[in-house]
Amino acid sequence: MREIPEPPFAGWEPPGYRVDAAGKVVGATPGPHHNWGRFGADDQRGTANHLTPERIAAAAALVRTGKRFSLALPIGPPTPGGYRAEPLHLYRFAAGDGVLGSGRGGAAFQVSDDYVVMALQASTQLDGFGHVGGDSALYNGYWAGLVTATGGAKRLGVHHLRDGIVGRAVVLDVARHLGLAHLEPGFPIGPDELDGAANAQGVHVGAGDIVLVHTGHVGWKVGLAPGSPDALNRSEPGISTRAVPWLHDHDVAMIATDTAACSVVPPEPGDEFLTWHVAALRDLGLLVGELFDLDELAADCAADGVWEGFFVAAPMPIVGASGSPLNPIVVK
Ligand code: UVW
Repeated sequence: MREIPEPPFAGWEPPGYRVDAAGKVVGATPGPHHNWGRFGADDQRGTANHLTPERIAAAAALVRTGKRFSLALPIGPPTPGGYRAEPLHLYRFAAGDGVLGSGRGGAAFQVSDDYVVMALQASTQLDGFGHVGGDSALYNGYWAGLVTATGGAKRLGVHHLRDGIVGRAVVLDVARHLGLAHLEPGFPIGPDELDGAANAQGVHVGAGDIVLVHTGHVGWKVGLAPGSPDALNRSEPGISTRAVPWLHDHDVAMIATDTAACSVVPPEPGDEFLTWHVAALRDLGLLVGELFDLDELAADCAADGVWEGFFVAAPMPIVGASGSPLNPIVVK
């Protein structure tokens, strides 16, 4: 009989910490750059708090031409969602079946109802604060044990962000600044690259901004032959952990890239797989956008020299979810 290997198990010890009635890990400490407590002990919205009515009104005044850009990749093949399964799109009944007499309706009326089964992290998306924790803690010290497969995120669910991510978008085209169509997989974007692009473009990054970093990666990736070594390679350019103080000092509301992980993959020496996510999501409570399709917007910004615009994206109010697909829109 062929041997069936046992799954690995490293043993278990009861954790050496206590969780209080607010759902906080008693004595949990964030990294050196953090927003724990800054927006209130019970805050579950992180840097969305930077999106004040005054900043939103000022951002709306940036609209000059009414030209709109959707930053969403299509939901459906091909979607470069990293290691997650592609969305499954199902029809319960469809107009075509009605016409053919095999579904609802007939000659007089036709109806289509459909469903999508998908990973909330597989498309153009917002990482919710339940997505990644470290040392058993999530943003603002909430316990990672509050997110379970049966109960969802009992704290920090993405539904807390349902009033939308609205404000001033700033495009930082790091690829163009470095004279490249796309950054090489594994290229880390640190504070020097962010400042370099901003200075070259003559644009200022301020408090409450939604920073859209163009690497050119996803546009290059979707054009590759399926199954080719580059298509199968999971390495990506992305934001370095060295940029975390920069994001904090600038009081950035959101960072988003045209890559699956936002952070550089593989991580830089000294970092582990999720070091950047822990610093961004757990410590800063930073809104993180992934798989934003920035090619067209970046090209337009280079053409007219205007690197800012009005940004709107509405996370879906899925109660207790740890992420949400987005259709982010920039209006210039
Ligand atoms: C993980 O890899 C856990 O997340 P993300 O898709 O946000 O990079």
